[in-house]
Amino acid sequence: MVETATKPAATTAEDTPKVTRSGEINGQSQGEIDGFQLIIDALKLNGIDTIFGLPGIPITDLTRKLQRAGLRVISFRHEQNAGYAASIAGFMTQKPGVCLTVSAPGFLNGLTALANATTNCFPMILISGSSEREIVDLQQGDYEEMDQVAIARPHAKAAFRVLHAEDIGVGMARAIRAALSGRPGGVYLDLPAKLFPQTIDAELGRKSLIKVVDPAPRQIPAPDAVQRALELLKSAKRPLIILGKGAAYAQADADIRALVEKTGIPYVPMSMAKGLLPDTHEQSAAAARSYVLPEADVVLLIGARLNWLLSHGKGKTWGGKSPKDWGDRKFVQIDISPQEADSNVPIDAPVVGDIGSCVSAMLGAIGSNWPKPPAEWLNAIAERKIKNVAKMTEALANNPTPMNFHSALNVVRDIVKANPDAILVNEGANALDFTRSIVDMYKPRKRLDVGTWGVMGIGMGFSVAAAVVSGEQVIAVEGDSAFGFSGMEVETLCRYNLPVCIVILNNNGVYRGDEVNTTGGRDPSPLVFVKGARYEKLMEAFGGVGVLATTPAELRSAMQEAMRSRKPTLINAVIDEKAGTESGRITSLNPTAKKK
Ligand code: ADP
Ligand code: TPW
Repeated sequence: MVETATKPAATTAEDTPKVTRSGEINGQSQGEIDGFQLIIDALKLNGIDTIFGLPGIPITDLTRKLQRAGLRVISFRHEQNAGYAASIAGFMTQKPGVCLTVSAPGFLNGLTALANATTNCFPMILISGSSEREIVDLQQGDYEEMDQVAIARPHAKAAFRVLHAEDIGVGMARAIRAALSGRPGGVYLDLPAKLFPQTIDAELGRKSLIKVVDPAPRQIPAPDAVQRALELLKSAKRPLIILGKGAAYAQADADIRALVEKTGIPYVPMSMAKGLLPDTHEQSAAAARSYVLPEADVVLLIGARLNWLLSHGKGKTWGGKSPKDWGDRKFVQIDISPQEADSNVPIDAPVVGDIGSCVSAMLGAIGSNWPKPPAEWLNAIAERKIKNVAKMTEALANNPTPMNFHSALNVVRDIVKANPDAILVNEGANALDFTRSIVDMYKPRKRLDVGTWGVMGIGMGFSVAAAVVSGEQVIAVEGDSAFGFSGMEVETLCRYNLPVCIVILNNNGVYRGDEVNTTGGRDPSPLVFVKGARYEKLMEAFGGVGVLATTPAELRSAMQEAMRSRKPTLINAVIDEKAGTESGRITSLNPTAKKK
């Protein structure tokens, strides 16, 4: 520590130390430490070993110095992708993912990912270089001038600016705590250019750094809240558990599984909670979702908000007569945020605390003779499951030409089954919905997707981070439109030689590819792309493997080869351009559909 702290840090772009006769190196006395080094030391001290970003003024040297200091610097082609990478690294590791960008435009490019991280409760820190505060506040027109803190604040859980080298330690500590504690989220840390070469006494600098102790403290639920929840669950005739991505994030996998199995309550996983228990688990009611939601009388939510993805807990999805109908159902909600309960419908038994502590408290209180849910309920679910699984099996057995979503995803389903440690990244509309329902997941945190906003563009950023953080094989199932949002990062995949196999379900457009411009004008419909596009050549351009697959057999052998070789691979899986519906399964959210 002292050794690194006293190590002279160079500030020129070339980084060749210039030693003066008075013994100063680059104008910095040997007993001093500069902002660059303090930032690096603060990150290292807190166990942050990977930075996702894109260099340029004023952070170019910082990226070099970070690399030289032994951190992994993953450099992207667009900051948005670096930001998404950081956010999902945070979700996977419970350490804040760090994204480093230049000022104004770089910052703004990263901001979408920061806002998405906050929305999804992913811990992330966006660090951007910025112009001097004196110039920004007087609006004097600096290079890439922008009041970044003010712009970041509404999109982040917290936003901080550090003006003095001696405050770097506090700034970093506050950012880490804000990102990780309570409900995780995105944090913005503003570092003005002038801060980097600022020097202070090395000993003072060393003392100014903070190793954050217990950044995500356990929050133990109140015993009476746990009792209230258990009594309600025990009284249920048709209980149901819904697992959300908060449950996946919490890494309380064994206790969550024990709670589900000891109570015998059927469960439904939200998209990114798939695999928390294997999708093939006999208590999974995913294949009977549209039956269990309206029928359940007591629902236990574990790390899942009653937002649009759960139809706000009311209306027809939940058996209500009108969209506003709350119904008679009771809800138990485990969440770390004390403000989450009652956000849409009354929560009869809120249990506030971290999921690990809440689930273990419940487990401790239920003992070993918890009554199994009534057989009538379990049998009714089993019956629906059998019917729906049979329907799915039939759909998967078809082998139409060209391929459709089912025949292509049947292959992906088999490959994921054979490679349960592989991480599945997924985006698109139909490409998302069909993959979610067709491809079973077997382990926790293996499915990463568009999340709470249903945002397109996470694909390559998530893939890079998943491969870098876990070292596992990644399979990215992408709609052709979805892929386009981050497609240039195939170069990044090749540069870092990451084991990512991209499968583009290519139907020539947004949702589908057969729409025509009915005005008779010369432009194509806004929803279609160049027909027969050869996406696989993009990967070949950078030395990766590109494959055109027009049949399930071709897709299968290409995916098998990708798993074997672990080379960056892009498979252009050509499917019927008439396959797919507008907006996939959320067609009803289109304003025009609502009016009808
Ligand atoms: P999904 O989209 O899967 O339904 P959401 O993102 O809507 O999930 O909900 C996740 C919830 O989990 C959030 O309300 C968040 O506060 C909560 N959460 C995240 N981490 C924890 C944790 N460690 N303990 C308790 N709750 C958590
Ligand atoms: C940042 C709107 C939702 S889904 C989608 C768009 C543009 C693409 C659907 O086509 P794709 O998949 O990917 O080819 P498929 O299988 O249905 O053909 N901009 C952002 N986010 C969203 N969600 C959109 C636009 C959208």
